[in-house]
Amino acid sequence: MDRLPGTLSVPYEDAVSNLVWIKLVGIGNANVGKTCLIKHFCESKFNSGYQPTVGVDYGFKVQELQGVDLRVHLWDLSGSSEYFDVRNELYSGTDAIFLVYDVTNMASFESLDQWIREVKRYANGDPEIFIVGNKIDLKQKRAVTSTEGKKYAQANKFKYAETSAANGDGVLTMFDTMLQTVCDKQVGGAKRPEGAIRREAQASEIYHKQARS
Ligand SMILES: Nc1nc2c(ncn2[C@@H]2O[C@H](COP(=O)(O)OP(=O)(O)OP(=O)(O)O)[C@@H](O)[C@H]2O)c(=O)[nH]1
Ligand SMILES: [Mg+2]
Repeated sequence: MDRLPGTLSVPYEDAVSNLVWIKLVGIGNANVGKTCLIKHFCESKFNSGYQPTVGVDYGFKVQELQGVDLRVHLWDLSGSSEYFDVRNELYSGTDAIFLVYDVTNMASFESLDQWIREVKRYANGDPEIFIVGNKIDLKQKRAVTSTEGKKYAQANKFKYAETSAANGDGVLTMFDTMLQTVCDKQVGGAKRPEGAIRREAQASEIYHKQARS
């Protein structure tokens, strides 16, 4: 349909009222594969070279879930302690966090507690936390077993997933489960009235519009 540039065929508020915005944040030690997981989800790509994230990076994907197009914002936070201050500014309004460790690197697993403390301190609104053991394709180098990973997640009442950003194993399932969990909590949860997600989507879009202008 032809329309004048810069105009909408329906009022702006109506146009955005059906949009659902979801904010996911990836954290965990440097080099565990956060950027690669996001790249796989958004672009189905993998890069074997390591380019550390400087401060923060960002991905976006429209993902269909049960007939609804979700606008998924993925915040990719650097794992380096150098960027602690940058990260802490970005946790606000997060729907779910994927806390990644590298299954070939015990130190990255042992750092999970420290990441949880950072989240509890700086994220408001009680985001869902997923523990993700990444690089499962490197079977010979595995240092943390599935049982250990699952046990840690269960003890903390978090969900658990294992992935390989290199060959894609488990990646889409992990993101789908996260999105499903967020949607169930927002729309179906007893605490929140139906339609809340839409009103928040609208508020979020207005916020983004204001931030852009
Ligand atoms: N074999 C294998 N390598 C992976 C996998 N995921 C990531 N890598 C490699 O691990 C290195 C680090 O990946 P990144 O995604 O950049 O790590 P990051 O967690 O974003 O690191 P920072 O940005 O420094 O916090 C890169 O060389 C990737 O190619 C995986 O599932 N399997
Ligand atoms: Mg990165």
